[in-house]
Amino acid sequence: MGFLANKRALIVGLASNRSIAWGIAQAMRREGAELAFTYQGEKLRERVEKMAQECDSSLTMPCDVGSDEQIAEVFDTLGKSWDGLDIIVHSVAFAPAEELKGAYLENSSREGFKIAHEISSYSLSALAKAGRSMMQGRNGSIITLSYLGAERAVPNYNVMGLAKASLEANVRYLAYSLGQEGTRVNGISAGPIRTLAAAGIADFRSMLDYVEKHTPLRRNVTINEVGNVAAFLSSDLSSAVTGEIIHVDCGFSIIGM
Ligand code: NAD
Ligand code: 0WE
Repeated sequence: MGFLANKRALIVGLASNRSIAWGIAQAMRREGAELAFTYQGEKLRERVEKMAQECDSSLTMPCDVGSDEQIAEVFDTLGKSWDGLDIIVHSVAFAPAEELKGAYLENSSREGFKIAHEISSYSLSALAKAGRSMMQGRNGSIITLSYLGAERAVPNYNVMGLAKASLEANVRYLAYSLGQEGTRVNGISAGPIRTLAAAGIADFRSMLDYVEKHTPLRRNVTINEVGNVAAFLSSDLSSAVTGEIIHVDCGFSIIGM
């Protein structure tokens, strides 16, 4: 029996078979969890339904995390099939494309800041709030995805770095708020991975090459490796871990030279 047997997970942020959310879904399914998925818009519906099927799931719902109505609808729908929820995976980030290139100060705007923080950080609170009563008192776990740009100035990551710093603080505040209800909240700071969110990022290839040359493990991380850590963090194996950000980056963040 897998270490997530009898656990029910909602996965937010699946877009393709390269998505980090897909690595997480597969690891959680392998360990016995029952899964439900959201998709951002009609364009992604069919693809997400197909991937859900591969995980023996027919629970798929639309959800733009910028909409409280859509978020409420997700948990209403979920409540009709499930009497409780053990795991929420938040694997979502967005900033307007113009903000993710060139000099930070020149290319950042009030509106870009607002969007990046709302979609990439506030959305975690919004999901935690809406899912709260379904998760209460069941040793639940909320997982989100961050990146080193939260802690260091990474060229071109720009306002997303600020939004990820907010997300990481959000993990700590949510962990503090939900701890008494038995719900844990943690983040995974993943190394760079070629996903849709990385497509179109200038020089992504050279970032991957740099990591391969310089990380302690001399390679890049995979979505399956991130998935395994997410499965651990959402299981009772990590029952005393909360408010933590774990680097899953082949050691990149520890090097100084
Ligand atoms: P991805 O493109 O596969 O996933 C991003 C997801 O965000 C998509 O499913 C997209 O639909 C969703 N999304 C964006 N705006 C949304 C909105 N308004 N409402 C609902 N969903 C929305 O890319 P990914 O790399 O798997 O990204 C997942 C998470 O991992 C993100 O938080 C990202 O910052 C983080 N991350 C990625 C990397 C990387 O190098 N790929 C590294 C570290 C952390
Ligand atoms: O968090 C991310 C990227 C998230 C992201 C991606 C896009 C592309 C499409 C947010 N918003 C958008 N908006 C779009 O219009 N990563 C961790 C991947 C990433 O992006 C970078 C990186 C890395 C790593 C951008 C610059 C430098 C490094």
